[in-house]
Amino acid sequence: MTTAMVEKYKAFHRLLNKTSRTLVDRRFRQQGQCARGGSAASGLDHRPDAVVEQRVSYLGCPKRGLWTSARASLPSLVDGGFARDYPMNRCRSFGSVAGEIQRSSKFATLNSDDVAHFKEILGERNVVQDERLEAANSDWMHKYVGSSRILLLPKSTDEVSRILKYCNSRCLAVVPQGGNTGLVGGSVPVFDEVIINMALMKQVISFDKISGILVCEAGCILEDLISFLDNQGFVMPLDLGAKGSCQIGGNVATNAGGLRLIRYGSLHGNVLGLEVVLANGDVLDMLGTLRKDNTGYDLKHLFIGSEGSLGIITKVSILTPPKLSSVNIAFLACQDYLSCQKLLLEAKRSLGEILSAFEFMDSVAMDVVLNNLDGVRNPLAPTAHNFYVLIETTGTEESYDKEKLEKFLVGSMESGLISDGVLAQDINQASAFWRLREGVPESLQRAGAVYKYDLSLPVEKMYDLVVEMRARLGESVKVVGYGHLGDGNLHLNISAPKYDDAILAQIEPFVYEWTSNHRGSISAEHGVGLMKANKIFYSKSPEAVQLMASIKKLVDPKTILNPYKVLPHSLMSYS
Ligand code: FAD
Ligand code: 2HG
Ligand code: ZN
Repeated sequence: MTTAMVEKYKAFHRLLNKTSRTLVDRRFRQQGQCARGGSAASGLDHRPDAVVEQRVSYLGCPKRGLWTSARASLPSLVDGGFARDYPMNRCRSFGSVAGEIQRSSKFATLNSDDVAHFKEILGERNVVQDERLEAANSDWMHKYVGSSRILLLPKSTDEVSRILKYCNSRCLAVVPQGGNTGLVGGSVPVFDEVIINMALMKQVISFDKISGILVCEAGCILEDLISFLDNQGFVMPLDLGAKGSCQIGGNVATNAGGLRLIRYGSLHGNVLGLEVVLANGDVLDMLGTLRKDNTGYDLKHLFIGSEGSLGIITKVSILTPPKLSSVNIAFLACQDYLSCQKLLLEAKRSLGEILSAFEFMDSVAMDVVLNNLDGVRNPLAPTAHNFYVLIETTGTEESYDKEKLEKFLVGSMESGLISDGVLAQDINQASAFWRLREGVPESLQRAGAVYKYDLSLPVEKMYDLVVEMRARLGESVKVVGYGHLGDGNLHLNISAPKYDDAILAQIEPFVYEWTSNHRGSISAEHGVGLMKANKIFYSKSPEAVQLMASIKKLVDPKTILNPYKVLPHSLMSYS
């Protein structure tokens, strides 16, 4: 026997010895957790009233709350002070982010009458001008920081409508905000836009146990909905690492993909209806609960993925599948990227309908996680593995699912596609495996500066980009590849000690050109936001972008909703 064969058989026996125990839902319930142990493990603590109660929101970095970058003191909010304080045509340089942008002089500047009017609509308490603004002005990565002087917290659709009607009449620019976990600078002001945060609109309106249709307000935290549905015997068709903070309205507004898209498809398929408030305050009731409805254009799709640029989503109706009792999670190692690809094909073929996640991370990603997160460990033998794959199955028949998965794993081990692997034997192991994958963004955040690219690419080409970037950038940075392999979605993250324009010049436009040349998308699931507004042509034709701009101008003629984001500045009259 060669050494390689000996290693292979050792690994094979390790796998078999770790007999699978199906993770039945009973155990999940006993622990009072959602299926993967909740966001406490993911570091994105859910603080329902974080904005309202002025608590520090951790948002992925326990040691560094969003407020730690607080300026020493905010300018005092005296009558007329804002305008003097804030030059109308001030330019903001995003350096490594989005180039230079000039504040549009067509937008009004907040004055004391505006503040008084907002107080009339919302009451004193929900018009925020204190230190909570610091968190609302800064995004999760602390990369984009705005200078808004006001944060509004509406409690109803009517309040949203009245706010927008007023802002539109005054030409006050607005930024809709959910959980502020977006990664493209879409959720924070660029200049002094009025922030409308949806945190107080968090009611579940109805749940139909026969159809599985949930209707809720846009500010519901995703994790709360996951728990609510779990108690009802259903699951959310969407799950992502930021679930403890992100809101369903934000998820719909970004058309978030996440960890289960391979199984349940995108929100374009699962969202049945929306209620949206337009820029002029009109309420657009599209809150249907029908699975089939072909009467005219399906307008809700315009708002799914519109990133706050076409309207504020106030209510969502979503189809949720029943919870299935048998969940299994395997954490596997592959020697090369070709094996990961073949494993994906094999998983789709052999696991078929029970496959519910297929995620991958390379060894650089694993090292970043192990070096930056507390309480994590690599469950596999400490041999050098180049890639790690997390496979989850969800089905109805414990013994059938187990047999199927084990057969697939043994076959993959025998054919050399996997070099090592473990099956979670209880909820804690399952959570620990998920923690490794979900913890990548958080660990990169802790490691220093990070340049993020969220790309859709043909699976067979996807990792070539990571390899090319490594060759291009050399040793001074860490090039990390991970993501939703099952959906053809690569997260290319480049971790550096600090932001540096010389590094950026090596990355962009190379990454966008490479993606475009391979007919990929420069935004797979995170959206365009501010980061990629001027890059949209890499993935969309001029005609398509022109039509988008026409739609924007039709529904928001004064362009007050999330200006400078999503669409190229050349097509929008911001100056
Ligand atoms: P925000 O960040 O507040 O806003 C995002 C955008 O939506 C902004 O343009 C904002 O203006 C707009 N918006 C928010 N609420 C509304 C509303 N009610 N009406 C209209 N517009 C609105 N994304 C994925 O797709 N998949 C992942 O797996 C994933 N994992 C993540 C993991 C981590 C650790 C982090 C930090 C982020 C991750 N994200 C992921 C990105 C982010 O969580 C998602 O984009 C999420 O959907 C944003 O929701 P939010 O409520 O935080 O929205
Ligand atoms: C994930 O899949 C998220 O973990 C975040 O989409 C990706 O931070 C990123 O680049
Ligand atoms: Zn992702």
